[in-house]
Amino acid sequence: MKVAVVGATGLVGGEMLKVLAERNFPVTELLPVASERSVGQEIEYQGKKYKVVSMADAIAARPAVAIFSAGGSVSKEQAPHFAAVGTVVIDNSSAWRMDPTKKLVVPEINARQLTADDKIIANPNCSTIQMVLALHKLHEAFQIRRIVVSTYQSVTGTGKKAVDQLLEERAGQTAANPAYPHRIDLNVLPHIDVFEDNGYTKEEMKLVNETKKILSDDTIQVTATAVRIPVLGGHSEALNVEFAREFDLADVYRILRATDGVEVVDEVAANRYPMPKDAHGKDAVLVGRIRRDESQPRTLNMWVVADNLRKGAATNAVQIAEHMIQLGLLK
Ligand code: 2RA
Repeated sequence: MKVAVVGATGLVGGEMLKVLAERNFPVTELLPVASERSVGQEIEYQGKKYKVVSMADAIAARPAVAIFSAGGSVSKEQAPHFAAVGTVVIDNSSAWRMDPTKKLVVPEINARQLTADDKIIANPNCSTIQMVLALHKLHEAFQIRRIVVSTYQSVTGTGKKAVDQLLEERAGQTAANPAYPHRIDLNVLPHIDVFEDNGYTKEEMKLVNETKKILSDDTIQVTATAVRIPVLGGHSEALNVEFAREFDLADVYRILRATDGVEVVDEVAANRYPMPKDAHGKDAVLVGRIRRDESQPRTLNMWVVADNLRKGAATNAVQIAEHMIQLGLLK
């Protein structure tokens, strides 16, 4: 299968190539796409060297699938050109996520919605993916009424420039090309993406809006605070979830342990709970610190950690492509 990876030289693009290789995705020809200045640059995939190609050349090659992580404006402009030549686009930007004509997919939750008409498919935001994967089976069982989520997000979510800033600051240097308005090392920034008129950031509103779409339930109320912290391994989230129906904790543990893609790590007596260093490089969404909110009935607290570059981006996108192959929608 001819596969294009658009944004191949970025952090997420590089992870996409890694995941495609790890999962033995049936790539017969790889088309790494990046900015014009990167055309001709060589990248290695499964022991073979490939030259970065231009967007126009990639479109002309009519790949079966194009997996994008190149920002919203590039995707908005270029995804339709790929779709017009029959390519299935799986896009990691926010460009198409809330478009009512486009599917927003976490395969374990809603891959069955996919049809042959879906030529541009949106990959949800990383902080949304790990939250809805942890909650969707609990929603089925107990009907979520409201989620209060605070995130603690890795600098890898911003990209290479942010990782460089953290490492330079940690080495005692002043960052040469800072990604943030403030230092990030030994600090936390309650500011991810831009602020909207309602005082929330775009990142926080993604958690609000994408959750309703993926779980197909506009009655779910969500309020979020998204925070950047100086770690590299993955995103962490403190969830406070109010349900319509009563639950008992044994059922919650049973349901979580049976949820595809979720790993329960919850033995506080042995200091075992999810941490970014343990999630790094894995595809599982780690869930722990599960306990009742004793201040309110039918309400649960939990701590959710995942590698934002993997299940939060690259792996989820590749899994969408795998599901489309299984459904006979991608050949
Ligand atoms: C972030 N979720 O963490 C956003 C985009 N990757 O910055």
